[in-house]
Amino acid sequence: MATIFSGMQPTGELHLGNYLGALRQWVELGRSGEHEGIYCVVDCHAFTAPYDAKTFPSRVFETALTFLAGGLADQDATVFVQSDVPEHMELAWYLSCVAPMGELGRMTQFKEKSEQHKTAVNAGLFTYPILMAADILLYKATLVPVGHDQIQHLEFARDCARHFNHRFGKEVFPEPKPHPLTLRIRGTDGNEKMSKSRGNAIGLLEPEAAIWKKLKGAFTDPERTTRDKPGRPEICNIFTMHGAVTPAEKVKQIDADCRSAAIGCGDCKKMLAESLEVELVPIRARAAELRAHPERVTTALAEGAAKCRTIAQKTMVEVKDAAGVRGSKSKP
Ligand code: AQP
Repeated sequence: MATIFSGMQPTGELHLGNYLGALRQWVELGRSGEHEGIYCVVDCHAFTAPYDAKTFPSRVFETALTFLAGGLADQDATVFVQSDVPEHMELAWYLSCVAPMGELGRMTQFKEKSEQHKTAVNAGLFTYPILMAADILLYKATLVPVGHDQIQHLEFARDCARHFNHRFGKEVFPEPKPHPLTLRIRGTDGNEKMSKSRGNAIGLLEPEAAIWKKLKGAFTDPERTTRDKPGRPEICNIFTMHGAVTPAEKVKQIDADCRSAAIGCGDCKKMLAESLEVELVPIRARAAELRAHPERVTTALAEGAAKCRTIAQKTMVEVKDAAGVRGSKSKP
């Protein structure tokens, strides 16, 4: 059975982009029953950007709760927190010694993030793809759901696997394949990708009224300055979201009605709010249930960590064996 690995950073409240673009796809992949899913709250990756250490534990908890409420609770998926499995950091070191330095320097995300956090660019931000390679390879995952912005990192993980296997002449790691996640939701600003840290997000667990307030003020087609001007759904973020949550027949109708100006942006947003409610009501209910029983989250995480540590330790034995690292068991 193929192993799927993916993760999200606890850098803020998970939003509609995280859900529609990734989490919902994880849940759909799990439904096929053809894969074993391992999903990680990658807290060590989050250390690469500034954060508040006091609120960090609750962010980690909230991210895990949202994974479960988003649909993973109903599946046989493993959910855990990265720092509970220190082998991620251990493998990252071994991989850093086979990782091609030049490729690290070409990572688009490093360039973007170092621009975003100008005053806090650290070495961890630069070596982030090595830790991500370790996350994946530790579980010998063969399928990795990745958004457009992570494709380069996955290619890098494949290179690390190849370089390690080649250097030590053993097939320790399989090369993970991408499962492309093509949907990209822009933020309420209409320009940038919806992000936890850009202040342009609609939280997955926000109440209906708060979502409506954000939708009302969200950017649409900038050229549709008046109600009677025809719109261009293909460039409108509201329409992109309709594509993800509204039934196909209705999406077709909205497309036509926007182009002919039969509906205005306000009407279109109202319909989106309705579709979102259909999607989000069960998620909110599961989240409320988990909040009332937080031990269900912590137990799932503890069980996930125990299972992952067993796999991770086994892989590290193979890694060290291939690399001839025996520690105190080294003999003359
Ligand atoms: N706007 C988006 N549309 C579609 N998919 C998205 N993802 C994130 N934003 C969108 C997908 O969600 C997963 C989250 O990965 P992450 O938390 O490790 O990092 P990220 O992509 O950097 O997420 P954010 O929300 O933008 O966080 P910050 O603000 O901390 O950088 C990935 O699968 C991603 O493709």
